Amino acid sequence: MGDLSNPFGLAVAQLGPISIDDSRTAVVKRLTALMIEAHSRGSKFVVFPELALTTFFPRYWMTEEEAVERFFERSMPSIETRRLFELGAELKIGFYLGYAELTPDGRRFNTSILTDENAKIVGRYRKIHLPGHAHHIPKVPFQHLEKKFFEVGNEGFNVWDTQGVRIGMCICNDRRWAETYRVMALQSAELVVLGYNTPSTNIHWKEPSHLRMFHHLLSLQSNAYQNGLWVAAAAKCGYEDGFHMIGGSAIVSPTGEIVAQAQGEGDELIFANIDLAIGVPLRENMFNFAKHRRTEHYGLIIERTGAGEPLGKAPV
Ligand code: CDV
Repeated sequence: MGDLSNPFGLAVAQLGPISIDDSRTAVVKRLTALMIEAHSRGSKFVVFPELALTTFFPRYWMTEEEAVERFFERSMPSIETRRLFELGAELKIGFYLGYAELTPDGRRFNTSILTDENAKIVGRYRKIHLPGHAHHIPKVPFQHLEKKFFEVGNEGFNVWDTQGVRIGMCICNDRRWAETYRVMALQSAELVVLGYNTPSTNIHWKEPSHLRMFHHLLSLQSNAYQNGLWVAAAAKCGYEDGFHMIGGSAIVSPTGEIVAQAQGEGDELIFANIDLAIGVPLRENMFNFAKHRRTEHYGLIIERTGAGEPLGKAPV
């Protein structure tokens, strides 16, 4: 363990703000510049953010039709994103990319795709934990309308064996949920990749602002450790159309330690030669699921969605 005899070059491409008026073509130029830098540093895979082609539009009240017209992709690759796929194939770099998906039958999902080193799409994930609300809230500085614009993902949390690594995907709010990672760890995931847009203001209750970054890193670190896998997370961040979102893009080891973290709130590439073997002793010992999990005592996890009454009884 830890000798890096077989490293996997992993890059996370953090994006600074995308203005509401920026074209997809301008954004793809930024993505390709980051991919070229990833290549120069020896990367085999690069993680881009959630909804990486546009501003974080769920902050704006508008009709679903208007959102579709301005912010959704009808195909992937699209005319504007084709260059990113061509470059991925040229440089032999696989990638994770988040975008708003409009399906041929008109359904809307917050989606990410996984490509291999030939830019072939080998995996798709549709966001399951959608935060926010579907109605207009007048008294907040911005909306969070993911529940209005997107359906709950219908394809589960999956893992793909690609480029010699078992990679799972999730998106933003999913990273805060233990179930997300455990379902992927039960498919022997070695690396979980995700993108996020996390506003630094909590519109639902008053919360000290430093907790936003703390809870973000806590979620990545604890879930990496408890499942013995790597986690790589890419932010879109900074003041986007005047609304601030946290940075903190990070690569986290199965030990729970951060091995790379973005320093600023702009376009920034972070990189690590990761050792996939670091997770093995954790998965074979402390978190050896086959040996130590006690599913006969976990029934409530699928029987109950919301918290209910305590089940404790006095012992007889
Ligand atoms: N895009 C997100 O899912 N954002 C949420 C915010 C609303 C808390 C997040 O979990 O970061």
